Order: sequence, then structure tokens, then C-alpha cells
Amino acid sequence: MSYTFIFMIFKILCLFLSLLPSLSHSSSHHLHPLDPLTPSEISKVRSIIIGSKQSSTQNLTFQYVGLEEPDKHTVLSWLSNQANTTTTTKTPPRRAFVITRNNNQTHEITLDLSTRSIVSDKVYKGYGYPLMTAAEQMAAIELPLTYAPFKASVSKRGLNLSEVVCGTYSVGWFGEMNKKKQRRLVKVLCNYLNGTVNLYARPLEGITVVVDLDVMKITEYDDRFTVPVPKAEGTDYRSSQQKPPFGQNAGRTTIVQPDGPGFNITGHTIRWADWKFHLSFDARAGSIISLASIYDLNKEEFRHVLYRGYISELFVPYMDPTEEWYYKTFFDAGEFGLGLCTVSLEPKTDCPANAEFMDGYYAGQDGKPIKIENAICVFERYAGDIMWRHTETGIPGETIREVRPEINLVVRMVSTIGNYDYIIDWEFKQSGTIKVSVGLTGILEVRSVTYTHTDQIKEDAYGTLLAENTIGVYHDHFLTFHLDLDIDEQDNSFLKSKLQTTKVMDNNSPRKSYWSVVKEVAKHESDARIKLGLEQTELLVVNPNKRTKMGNHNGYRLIPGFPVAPLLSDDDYPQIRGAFTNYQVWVTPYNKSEKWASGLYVDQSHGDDTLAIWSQRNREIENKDIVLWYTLGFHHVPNQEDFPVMPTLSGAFELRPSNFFENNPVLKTQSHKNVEWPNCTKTS
Ligand SMILES: *[C@@H]1O[C@H](CO)[C@@H](O)[C@H](O)[C@H]1NC(C)=O
Ligand SMILES: *[C@@H]1O[C@H](CO)[C@@H](O)[C@H](O)[C@H]1NC(C)=O
Ligand SMILES: *[C@@H]1O[C@H](CO)[C@@H](O)[C@H](O)[C@H]1NC(C)=O
Ligand SMILES: *[C@@H]1O[C@H](CO)[C@@H](O)[C@H](O)[C@H]1NC(C)=O
Ligand SMILES: *[C@@H]1O[C@H](CO)[C@@H](O)[C@H](O)[C@H]1NC(C)=O
Ligand SMILES: *[C@@H]1O[C@H](CO)[C@@H](O)[C@H](O)[C@H]1NC(C)=O
Ligand SMILES: *[C@@H]1O[C@H](CO)[C@@H](O)[C@H](O)[C@H]1NC(C)=O
Ligand SMILES: [Cu+2]
Repeated sequence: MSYTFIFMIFKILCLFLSLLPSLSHSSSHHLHPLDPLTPSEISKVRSIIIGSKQSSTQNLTFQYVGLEEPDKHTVLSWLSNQANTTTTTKTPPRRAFVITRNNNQTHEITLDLSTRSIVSDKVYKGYGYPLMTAAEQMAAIELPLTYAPFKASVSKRGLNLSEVVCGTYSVGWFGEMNKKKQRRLVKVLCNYLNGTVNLYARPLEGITVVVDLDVMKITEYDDRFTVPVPKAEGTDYRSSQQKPPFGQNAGRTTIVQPDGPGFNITGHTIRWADWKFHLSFDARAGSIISLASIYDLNKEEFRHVLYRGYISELFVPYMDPTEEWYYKTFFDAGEFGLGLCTVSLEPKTDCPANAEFMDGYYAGQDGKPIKIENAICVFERYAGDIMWRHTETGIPGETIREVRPEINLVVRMVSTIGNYDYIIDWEFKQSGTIKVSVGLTGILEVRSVTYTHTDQIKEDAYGTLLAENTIGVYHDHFLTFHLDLDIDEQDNSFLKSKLQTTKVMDNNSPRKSYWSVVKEVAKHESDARIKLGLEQTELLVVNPNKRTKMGNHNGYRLIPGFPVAPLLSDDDYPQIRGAFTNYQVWVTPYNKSEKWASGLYVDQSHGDDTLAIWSQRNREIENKDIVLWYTLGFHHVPNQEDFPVMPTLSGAFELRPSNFFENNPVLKTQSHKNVEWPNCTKTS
């Protein structure tokens, strides 16, 4: 997929683009009940919790701080009151949900910000551990550098310790059951710089360092074998470090919007074309879209589509079962935090020139707010595509041509989890479609080997030889989305429209077969577990209580991406923890506490709180408030082109209206045919 903009064939410098107003967040606006915690609210959370613990705060760390969202009915009644200008609307009480570690215990705390009180404080007794903080990971990666056995390993390899940098890797769970013996561990792996910034390309193979995060000490160390680190040459990806020959460049490109952007952002609420939605930021999920509704011209009202949509988990298992690699089965949202790993976007490269930016905030390990500047960008995308068209030449004497260009609204964030960069786009179309795309780029996780040619490889290498001494290890990426569709109202049903071949039995038709649609309503959760690609089926969420004038049920259709199923065996420990990927589609009844497909505590979890476990209750889902879960997957067999840095590989799915409108909702959409270039200065 290519995202380009209005091509500017002339070399011009558009001064006015830099004059676009940047987003201002006045603190005076009333908070929306789904707004993320503000920096001052995060500080308040910290002081309330520290105040309540008094003496025992020495080992207190904040592993997660976020909004405790109000109940759905509270939000919805706030919203409908909001629309009624004759009543004054009070924002429901602001609450925070906090996970702390204190004296080796995980605390789950809910607190009320307006009354400055702790509503509940429970000690979690299960197996998993919360998100790791950035500060404890920073502390852990420093440990090997002063650890004598590690220093000996480095000099044994003839390397320079001051050129070694380390990173943290969650340890996973592989069947150990003794809770008493369990400790909060992380593995630390190290890489070599000395002449490159691409540290991931030069791993120090053979060394295992295990750190206990609660005592912040190395508790296990092993150096099993030595493989030389791959050479630095050819690994640098910086533009300044590239040497000729260079290819031809594409034309210089930007986008011009003479009247400024066509969207409005008030607080966290965005209005664009006929869409209205709320955009939030969370340390674990990253961007969250809520209350997306679209204005219906026929009904003259906004209609609900998506109550809440976000990435619930991102599971990345690697396929090398050897001692130094087997545990690499990451749950990036639940262990590292897609929000915590969100990076600042660079204007004009990460997002086009017409983008506006929003900052994100999260709590550091000490509970103090940390700002991610330009964490999310919002922009109108015009890629030269066609929204709809028709040329009519069948009418004698005239030719009719009607075309409408496609202009969409994109909400983008990038999460860089160590080596990998994930570009996450929520794209709204005027036709009512919401398209979600994920772009994978960044640097592959590689293993150092002695091979310099594939002909030398006689045994399983678990990956592709990408460069001399460098194996790109096979792996998957599974992104599980929480999609709480509310089509007009909360009570919805999940429908499978099966396309079935029907044999023509009589002799009245020369045809022997045709296909037709057999609709099946999912009554229980078990009816809605779908392995895609096995059947020709359309998947819909419909409102069984609402129909078009023609009598079809109002609905939205899931258009999945390429079907990708997990290949690990069901009894493999990572797959037990990642069992929510066993089906690409699940439907559950709405339950406010069932947010995280991998469970609330994922690090070292045993898979006892996953979507797969909840679904076993086999609850009723017909004509109920339901949540659709969809997993977008990638099997990644690395290619040489992915080295030393990988060109973006994209996957996407769509939620598209299906008998939601009475007719084409973009029939009357105007095209702006005569957009003039603004006053621009020629550069050369
Ligand atoms: C926890 O608190 C104790 C007592 O003050 C202190 O000795 C210890 O270093 C602390 N541990 C960590 C990991 O901060
Ligand atoms: C607005 O609120 C008033 C007072 O509560 C109520 O009488 C009226 O019916 C409401 N209007 C709408 C459109 O909901
Ligand atoms: C936490 O547990 C570790 C063992 O993992 C122990 O050494 C340490 O003393 C404990 N710390 C506290 C504050 O209980
Ligand atoms: C570091 O890089 C330099 C330049 O490539 C090389 O000469 C030197 O041997 C390297 N040192 C080590 C310890 O790898
Ligand atoms: C090791 O690296 C440091 C910093 O990069 C450099 O100053 C030092 O000279 C190097 N030592 C050796 C023995 O190469
Ligand atoms: C944005 O705000 C302006 C000024 O208040 C208004 O004219 C325009 O219609 C709004 N646009 C949208 C998409 O709501
Ligand atoms: C909501 O989900 C949690 C976690 O699965 C479960 O413990 C609880 O019983 C559920 N509540 C209802 C009303 O089903
Ligand atoms: Cu990959």
C-alpha cells in the first residue's frame, strides 16, 4: 500500500504549511469521561497513593496508571445529556486504575480523584506480573556491564566492553508451577556497537543473563558458547552513512490544503466529515478510539458504530527452540506497553505536512507524569484514489462521467518495541468504513552464526541467512483487536452469512449450480469462534432490532485481512498463553473487566485469564451487548530485503457498513475539483 499525497511536480516551498495551528489543549475544557488522565491527575494519583501508604513506600513502584473508565451506561447517558443543551451535564466521577509493586506484592488499586480516596486496594495473588516499567528495564540492562563473569565473557570474545549495550527480554512461562518459588525475572541480552548504530544486528550469542527485578540483581548467568559477532559493515541505516551509488529519487511530494484541515479537535473529540469520535492514549494499548458515530443524512442524526476499539495484545513468538532463544515469545502490549513504547512522530516524515499532533502522557515508575510529545497524529489522506466513479457511454449522443476522489481521515501512532516499529493507523472513510492498518518496520531480531552461505547450513537454522553470520529468525506477529461495535444501540447480534453452493436439480436452467447466502445467528460464544479461510463466509455485527426501510438488518461487516493461523501446537506454553489467537474471530458479551485478551497480568502468566478462557463460559451473545475480537496476523519468514532495516510490511482489516444506510452514503459528497495552490515560493 502506498500513502502519497497530492503530487507537486514543481519544486516549491509552501510557507503556509508551517503556519498550521498546532493542537492546543486548554485545561479549561470540560473533561470527557473517557479522556486519558491528565498530567495533573497522574500527579494526584501518585500523591493519594503515597499518602495512603505512609511508611511502606520505599519499594513502591507504579507499573500501570490509567483511567478507570466509567460504566458504559454512565458514559452513554452523559453523552445523550451532552447533546441536550437545556440540561447541564456533570462529568461522571474521575477514577484511576493503578497497579503497583510494593514489597514483592502486586497491588491493584482503584481510586477516586474527586474525593481523593482509595476505592479498593487488592493484592493480586495469581501467576502473572504487570507491565515492566522503563526505569526497571534501564536498571536491569546496566547490571551485566559491572558483573565480573559477563566482563570476562566480553573480553574472551575480544570485544570492548564500552561498546556493549543491552536490552530486556521477557522470560515467558514454560510449565513451572511453584508460585512460592516464582520471581519476577527478565532476561538481558547484549549487543555490540563498535562502528554501527544497528546494535540488533550484532548480538553477543551464547550468553544468558537473568535478572530478578524485585531485588535488581543478576540471579543466573551462563556463557555456553562463542560465535563471533557479525561485522558492522552494511548494518547502518542512517542516511548520512550511506555510500554511493544512489538510485533515482521519487518526485518531491507534499499535500496542500488551502483552507486548512477539514477536521476539528476539541479536547480529545474529533469531528471530521460526518464522523465524530473520541481519541485517547493508554500506557498499555496506545491509541484508543471510542464512541465513533457517523451522521446519517436520511435520519438526520448521529448513529453509533464503535463504542471502543484498540489493540488488546500483540503476540510475537519466535521459532528458535534452542537454549538462548526458546523463551522469545513476547506479549508486547501486556509486558512492555504499546503506549509506553510509543515514540514521538516527526512532522512531515512520520505524518504528512497537513497533520496535527497530540501528546500522550503516562506515569513513570515513580508515579510522576511523563510526556510523549507528538504521540499521535491526525491528518486527512488523499492518495489519488477513487471513492466511486462511473462512465456511461450507453446513452446515444452523450457521455456521463461521475467521479469522487477518496479523502480519508487517519489517526496514527508508532510504537517502537526495541527493534521493531509498529505503525498503527485508524482510518475513517466518508462511506462509513473504518479501516485499521498495521505497518511492520524497523530491525529484525537476528542470531549470530558462523555461516556465510546457505549451502553451509546442514541442520535447522530456524531462519533465513540475511547477511554473513546473520540469521533472521522466523516469527509471527499477532495483533488482537478489541472491537466493541454498538450498531445504533448496545444490543447486537453476530451473524455468519455463509455463501453456499446450491445444485440446480431441475432441468429448467442450463446451469448446474449457483451460490446463495445462508445466514446463521451466533447464539453462544462457541458459535462465534472462527478460523478464517476455511469457509466462504461474511461476518457481520447487526442490530437485530433495527432494519432499513427495505427490511434488512442494520449492520457492519468485518472484512478481515489475509487469514493467518498460529502454527505452534496447542500444548506449547507460549500458545497456551497466546490461546486468544487460536481463532481469528471471537465474540464475547460485553464485560468491562474483559479488556486484555492475554489477561490483566501477562508477564510470566500461565494463560489462565485469556480470551480463550473467558469464551469457555459459552455465554449467550444473541441480541446482547457484544464485543468482537479480531486477530490480524503475520507469519514472518525474513528476506534479505529486510536487512539491515525492513521496508514497511502492512496488513489491514475493515469494518464496513452493511445495510446500515438506506443507500450510498457518499452519493452527494462533493469533489473539490479546483483546489488552487496557495502562494508558494519557488525554491530552485
Ligand atoms: C526495598 O526497600 C528496602 C528497605 O528500605 C531496601 O533495603 C531495598 O534496597 C529496597 N529494594 C529495592 C529493589 O529498591
Ligand atoms: C432535555 O432535557 C430536558 C430536561 O431534563 C427534557 O425535558 C427534554 O426532554 C430533553 N430533551 C431531549 C431532546 O432529550
Ligand atoms: C522480595 O523477594 C526477594 C526474593 O525474590 C527477597 O530477597 C527480598 O528480600 C524481598 N523483598 C521484600 C521487601 O520483601
Ligand atoms: C572496533 O572497530 C574498529 C573499526 O572497525 C576495529 O578496528 C576494531 O578492531 C574494533 N574493535 C573491537 C574490539 O571489536
Ligand atoms: C573501547 O571503546 C572506547 C569507547 O568507544 C574507546 O575509548 C577505547 O579506546 C576502546 N578500547 C579499546 C581497547 O579498543
Ligand atoms: C469545525 O469548526 C468550524 C468552526 O467552528 C465549523 O465551521 C466546521 O463546520 C467544523 N467542522 C467539522 C467537521 O465539524
Ligand atoms: C466479567 O469478567 C470477569 C473476568 O472474566 C469475570 O470474573 C466476571 O464474572 C464477569 N462478570 C460477569 C457479569 O459476567
Ligand atoms: Cu516480523
